[in-house]
Amino acid sequence: MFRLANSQSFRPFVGVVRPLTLRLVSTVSTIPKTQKAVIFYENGGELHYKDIPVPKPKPNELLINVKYSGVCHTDLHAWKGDWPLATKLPLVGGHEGAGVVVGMGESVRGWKIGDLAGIKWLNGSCMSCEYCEQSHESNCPEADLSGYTHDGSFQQYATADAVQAAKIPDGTNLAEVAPILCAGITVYKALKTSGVKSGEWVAISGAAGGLGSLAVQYAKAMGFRVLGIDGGEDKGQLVKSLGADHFVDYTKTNDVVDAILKATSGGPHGVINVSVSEKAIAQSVEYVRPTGTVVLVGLPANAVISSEIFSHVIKTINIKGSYVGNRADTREAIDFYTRGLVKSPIRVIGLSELPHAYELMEKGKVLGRIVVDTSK
Ligand code: 8ID
Ligand code: ZN
Ligand code: ZN
Repeated sequence: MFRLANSQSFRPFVGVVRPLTLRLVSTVSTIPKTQKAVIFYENGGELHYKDIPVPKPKPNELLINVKYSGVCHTDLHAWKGDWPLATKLPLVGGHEGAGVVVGMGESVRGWKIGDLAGIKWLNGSCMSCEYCEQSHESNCPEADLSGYTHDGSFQQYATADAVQAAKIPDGTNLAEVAPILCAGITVYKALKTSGVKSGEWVAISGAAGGLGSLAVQYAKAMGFRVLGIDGGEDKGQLVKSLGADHFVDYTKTNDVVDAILKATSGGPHGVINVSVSEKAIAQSVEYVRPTGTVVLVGLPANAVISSEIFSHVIKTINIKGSYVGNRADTREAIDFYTRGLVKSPIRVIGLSELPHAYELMEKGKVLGRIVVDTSK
């Protein structure tokens, strides 16, 4: 059953009835029947900005009034349908949604109307398989993915499993926290996965994009020395302004591998691959420091990584995949943001302009993250 009220209605009367009454009345009256969304009916097909019904939360779900949503490169992959995993169709994309809880199903616990909540890539999972049991919920065979198998945050009202939805502290800037909900969590987890220790070098390949611009800052906050790799002067400026110790422009460097080996005196101890380039990922296996770790995060379509076995063994390197993060990673990544240790380099546009964001992203022209305002 869909309910708008919450457990507060069972609290004993303590004489503060007015604010509670107003809150419920205003909540009920502000949920419309229809809303604006960007929806597509076939992969790569037209992106329609139109009115669609407001979804009803299932018993375990929150209904979140999404105010802002980051635009992740994954949304572009989902629209194009270029991964070997089918999307739901028709689909509302988006999985970096930040908003306000306006409704919830009857079995939801631990949330109240008016709380700030985040919609993550992992919308929900079974919570009982061996992966969920060990907090690897994103590896759950039944994982439900926002903006992929579950309509996501490119709409004004979206549903999210209450167990997985991210708790956002009161007073947080919702436009700025939005990119933390996928990009931030993902790179924070990938940096942990790299095993790099404070004082050691980490290379961020794709450092000026949505994930990369946050990875540079999380890495600095974690005490690492950071080498950023991306292409173009404006991207270099951004990466350095975020605190990177060194920048390699792959469009202007003849031998990228050699330049990185020299700048880090023998290679970075870890590499976070957040570019959407098979070539860049292949190079990371060559320049990673002996005993170091290459972390795969970016997902170029149909790409393969190969590693020459003799060097792999003699250098004793590791190649690891890293896929978003769990609930603890989410809490920690948001906490870094809330404490001011990472900032979101965002540009806000209207939800109706989403196709323009995809165009820029496709051309590699996005600096940091584009965030859509669902009211425009
Ligand atoms: O959990 C995960 N593994 C996860 C989570 C979120 C996103 C994976 N992703 C994936 C996305 O699906 C996408 O494939 O990570 C990739 C990057 O997402 P993004 O940061 O949202 O993309 P972006 O903003 O377009 O940034 C990509 C950057 O890579 C640079 C571009 O210039 C851009 O700044 N880049 C490219 I393309 N080729 C490069 C190269 N050869 C390069 N940088 C260095 N060298
Ligand atoms: Zn994402
Ligand atoms: Zn599971």
